[in-house]
Amino acid sequence: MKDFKHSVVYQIYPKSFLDTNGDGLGDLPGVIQKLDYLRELGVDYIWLTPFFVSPQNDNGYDVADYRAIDPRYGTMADFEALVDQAAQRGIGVMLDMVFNHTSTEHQWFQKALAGDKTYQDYYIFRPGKADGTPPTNWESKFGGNAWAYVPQLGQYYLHLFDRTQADLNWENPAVRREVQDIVRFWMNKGVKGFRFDVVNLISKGEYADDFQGDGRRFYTDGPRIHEFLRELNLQSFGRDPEIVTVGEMSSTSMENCFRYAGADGRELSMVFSFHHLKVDFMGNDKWVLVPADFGKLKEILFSWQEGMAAHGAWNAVFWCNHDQPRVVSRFGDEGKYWKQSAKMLANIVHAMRGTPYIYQGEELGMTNANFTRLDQYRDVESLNHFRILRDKGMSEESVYNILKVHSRDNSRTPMQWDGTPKGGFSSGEPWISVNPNAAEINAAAQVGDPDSIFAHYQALIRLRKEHDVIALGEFAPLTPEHPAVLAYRRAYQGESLVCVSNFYPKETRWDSPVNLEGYRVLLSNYPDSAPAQSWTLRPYESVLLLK
Ligand code: TEU
Ligand code: CA
Repeated sequence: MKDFKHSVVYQIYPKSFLDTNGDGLGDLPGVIQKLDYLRELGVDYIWLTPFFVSPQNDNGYDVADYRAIDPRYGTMADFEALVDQAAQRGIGVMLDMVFNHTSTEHQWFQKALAGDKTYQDYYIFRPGKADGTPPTNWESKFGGNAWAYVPQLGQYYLHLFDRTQADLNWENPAVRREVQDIVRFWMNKGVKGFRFDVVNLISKGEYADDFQGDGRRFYTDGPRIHEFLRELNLQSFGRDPEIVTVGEMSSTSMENCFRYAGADGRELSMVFSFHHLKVDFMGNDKWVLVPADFGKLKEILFSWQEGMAAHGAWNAVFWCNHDQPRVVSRFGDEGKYWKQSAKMLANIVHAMRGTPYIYQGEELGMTNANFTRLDQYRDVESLNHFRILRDKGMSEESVYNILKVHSRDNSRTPMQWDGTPKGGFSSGEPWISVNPNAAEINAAAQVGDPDSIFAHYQALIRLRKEHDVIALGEFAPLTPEHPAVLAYRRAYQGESLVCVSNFYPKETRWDSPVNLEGYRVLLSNYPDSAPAQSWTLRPYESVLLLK
């Protein structure tokens, strides 16, 4: 049985992974073809983002049938073959379950629209205010009011995301039973884990206007959230101790995460939180350009490391996913120090306490998309916000500059397998453009090269299995006030690990508060790192030291 604390998860966005039939869309046979690549990397699990039947308004996060595979991605036979062939390589398959909402094309919603009261109670329908305006002033995460009006019912329904993603009513026990049933369905197919999409939003509190924010305080970590998760656990995945689970926790609090990811295992194995990925936002607003606040980044990472450990709770640790820009573009360097900075960022995450997640292409140092025209963008959130920002009077150029930095499409360009014009992704026209830098940044150029970013990720995954201090060690921050260095120590049963990273392209002096005598270099992004008590770290230099 796998132990999730010694494991590394690799996230696959199937649409952009590998297209095997030339329709420009990645597919499940494409994932099967690359299992040997993933085995070579050494990952324990693959998490696939949704490939269920869906109109694809939000790339599959708008599910119309939870038990069927969208034919664009393949067949149930393909899926079964994937689970089987992954298992043969020691890799478990994790599914992405979207239970906060369904597509409005889901038959439940269609029945609700047709007037079926039973199914209307699956969703959150409310009359408007006396003047006919929406029930509350909450904002959709993708822009605009979070309620959509249905004239034939004379009611609004809630959609925290796109208007084609209707929120489910978890207060209704029938909905909760449906969800449990779906999870069991996939468990019976041999799935080894689940990622639950925005699962801390499922318990809605009061439906009232929010005069301080966008409404999130009324439904984030809501009143019955822990009860709902415990019930789901008891009735489905909790019955199989092998199943690993991770909850995507939007705008959550650490206090809630102690319980979501507690050692008692009554809710989930671990959680994603996002506070560290808002250090280049203005509050919760990401549609601005502000430099990343390094001090805040450290403060957040360190407080979650220490806080969760103090309560025996477990983090998922990560920089990247399909909603985030590429980390090397965001916190590293796309130019001269591309390789060093990508490895530095990898060290920081992989040596922390928690289960690391690698997003496809991160292990190659893939960069942001650098789109310059609106017709290159595909993401509903980016397209909506283009319109919203333009309507607010922002110049087209400024909007493009913001999208270039923050658009979710930055991480959704196709995997760069080789240096051919389509990056080896597809023989047809890819659904979203391939980054032209596929000519230089690609898997073929890196696999087998001991100095590659790929080799560095391989080493980090291997070291986690060889040294319990990485998986299990206690965490202590080092020099938290240093303006350029991110450093911490891990300790476990006499073994001690120091991870020290220069976050910037300029040399910096670091006086180690730990006596470095007896430590050896376990892994570095320079071939000749020479630890010293008073140490001049080179640009982006990052070293793991072990004693
Ligand atoms: O994302 C949840 C979420 O709130 C975000 O990370 C979102 O992308 C961000 O707020 C936008 O600024 C999850 C999925 O990961 C995302 O792809 C889906 O679009 C979303 O839920 C809805 O299902
Ligand atoms: Ca295809």
